[in-house]
Amino acid sequence: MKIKKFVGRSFKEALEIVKKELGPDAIILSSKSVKTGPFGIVNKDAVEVTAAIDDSESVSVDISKPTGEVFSGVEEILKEIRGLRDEMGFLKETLRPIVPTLRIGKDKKGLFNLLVKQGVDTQFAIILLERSHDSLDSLKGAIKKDLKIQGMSSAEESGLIFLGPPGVGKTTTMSKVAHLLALKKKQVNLISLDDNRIGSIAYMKELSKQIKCPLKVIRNVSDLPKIVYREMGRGPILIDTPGYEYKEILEDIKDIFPSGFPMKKCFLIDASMDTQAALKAWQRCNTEMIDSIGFTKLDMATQYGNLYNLSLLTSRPLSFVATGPDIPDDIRIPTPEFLAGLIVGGV
Ligand SMILES: Nc1nc2c(ncn2[C@@H]2O[C@H](COP(=O)(O)OP(=O)(O)O)[C@@H](O)[C@H]2O)c(=O)[nH]1
Ligand SMILES: [Mg+2]
Repeated sequence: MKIKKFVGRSFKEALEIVKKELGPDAIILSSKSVKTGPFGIVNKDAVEVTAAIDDSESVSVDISKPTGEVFSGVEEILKEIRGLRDEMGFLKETLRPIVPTLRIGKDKKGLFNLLVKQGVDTQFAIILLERSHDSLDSLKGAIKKDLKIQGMSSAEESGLIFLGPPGVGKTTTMSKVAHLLALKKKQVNLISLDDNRIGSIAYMKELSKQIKCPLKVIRNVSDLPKIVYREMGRGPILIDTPGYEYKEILEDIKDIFPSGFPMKKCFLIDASMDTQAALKAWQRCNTEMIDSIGFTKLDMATQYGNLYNLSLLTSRPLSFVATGPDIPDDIRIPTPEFLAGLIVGGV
């Protein structure tokens, strides 16, 4: 292959020169206006055409002509390829911080797509894949390491206060936990911070009857200390709260119990919500005061990547997951294996 440049006053003229010199089989590689005038001014009438012809063709090329300079085609192409490769490498490095997926190797692209499809945050997915090999088991292993599962230990010891937005499942989940503790022969104490909802007190009374445990209904957090300190030694205390003011309840707890609240504070997150919406609810309150989280409505969720995102973003251990509305059955303390399986799409 020989490559040659030709200059004509117009593209047509340059083409004619190409044809004349290289023959009808010449291939035009590129054309451009060239600076031919004095002081580098572009003379629009001058066009430079780069043309190529296979070496095997018997074409006579007059290298002494001023229209172009003959050079070794292969060398030129190799030089070009090297240049392009360098440029690509440079571009890749430049784009890496902006397009982080470039960090995912070809072998892990499938796992990356799987995680993102399940709703795992893209950045988290990249970091997870950097920490694992290109197998699902290895990926699940990396996920498991990040999940902290606490279980019911704090509920069994001193009890829990359930916090979270309205409708997340506080009353339902508290009932399930109350049943679980009652099964373990714990002397449960129920407290309800009245949410003024019709039927709410009646519901709590029914629950206290079912599991044969005392119930106190109070209006304010300021009523809590005397009950909490009196009942604490007898068994775990479970406190239900109204959803719409969980931020204020936490602030009151901080003021009213300056030396520390004796019960663990569990924040419930609806697993069927997307990560951003759930995070917004979480960030509305003084999150430093929250000890653990619980996911509800797993049965309503279509993907579980948000369980991983929110475990990391809240950096709180998980107490339990609620898997349906039925009391007392739909609650479980998941193993890391079970959760990791859900997160990668139930495989
Ligand atoms: N499908 C499903 N529904 C649930 C779950 N937990 C609670 N619910 C339902 O969600 C609604 C609100 O629950 P509730 O406990 O009153 O929420 P609260 O306002 O936070 O106390 C009720 O209809 C519950 O039956 C769950 O895990 N799955
Ligand atoms: Mg409620």
